[in-house]
Amino acid sequence: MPLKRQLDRLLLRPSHLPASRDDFEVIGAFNPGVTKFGDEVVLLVRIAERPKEQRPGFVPLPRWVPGDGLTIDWMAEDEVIQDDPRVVQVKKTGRSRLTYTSYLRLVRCGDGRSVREVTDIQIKPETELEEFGVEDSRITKIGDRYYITYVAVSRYGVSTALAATNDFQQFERLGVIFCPENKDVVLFPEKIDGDYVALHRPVPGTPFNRPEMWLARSVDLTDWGRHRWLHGGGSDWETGRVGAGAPPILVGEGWLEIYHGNRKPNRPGAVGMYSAGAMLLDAEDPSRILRRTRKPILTPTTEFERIGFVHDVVFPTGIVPLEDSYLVYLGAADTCCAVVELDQGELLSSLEAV
Ligand code: MAN
Repeated sequence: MPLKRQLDRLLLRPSHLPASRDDFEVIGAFNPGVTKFGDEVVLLVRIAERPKEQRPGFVPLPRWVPGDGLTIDWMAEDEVIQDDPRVVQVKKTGRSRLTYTSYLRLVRCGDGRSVREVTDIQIKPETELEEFGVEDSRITKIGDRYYITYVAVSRYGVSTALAATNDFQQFERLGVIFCPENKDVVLFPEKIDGDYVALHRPVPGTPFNRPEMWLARSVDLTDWGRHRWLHGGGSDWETGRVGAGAPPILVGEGWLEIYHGNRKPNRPGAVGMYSAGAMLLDAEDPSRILRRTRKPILTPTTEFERIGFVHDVVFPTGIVPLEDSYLVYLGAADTCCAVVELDQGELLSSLEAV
């Protein structure tokens, strides 16, 4: 049984946001990076947009040109295969293109339970490695600085890059930290045994395995190594892929990690259901899982989680601990942002020894 939700609230829908250009429409405001900044909760929301214009027989494929902004490549429908609503495959090259493009926008949320302001502060694609968009940020405060991992998508693949800020006004780009294909990178909030630690999710090209969670260490946050395999999904709700969700938080004896699992779809092109689970990693050696939830703690339940650009998706990306509960932030159906509140005792007692 998924956990009881003390609060279950839709925070943002695409219609709450202006498009960056008149000829584009916002189709998603989802998968937010989350942190407390000063005394309020802020989100870096992934805004997905696509061209409004339709030309019979063609599909519009948006792309950022460094220094020049958005452009649209029109491809004949019979030159592409539509894999899922998010991607097409160009027949001639066999390569994928996204049907939309994403950037990140800062949203202020006060006590974390509702939106106070959709700001103009944005992280837009800038480099060649970001031409198809920047997506799915995660925020970790280390010392006085906030580190943002985000997915950079381009013709060179799907990689994870790092940015840093002290004030959420200026962002310093620190470049790609995990090369393609790798996403769902989250940083631990403090050094462990002298090292920075990250969870990451390489995607294998040869299917000896499925996309699974790994752990890496670094002395400087930019060069990562000493990789250790962490988790490959053991239950029926996580047979397709697993990846880190919220940055880990320390809860007494270990690190609490809320992650996502996807059920392997039963036909090609379909997207299986995404749910959330939790694991507790050893405080001193986080490559050791102490306990894990066998069943998901959150499954797509509300209408906004069940129906959207991609149906049946609960994608946790942030956590804010309160006195007795946790606010868990999630992307819902690749369309909206939501927050749920879970009881701390109930969540921690749902973790079972592995
Ligand atoms: C997958 C999905 C999309 C995303 C692309 C590129 O297809 O997660 O939402 O745009 O990968 O990262």
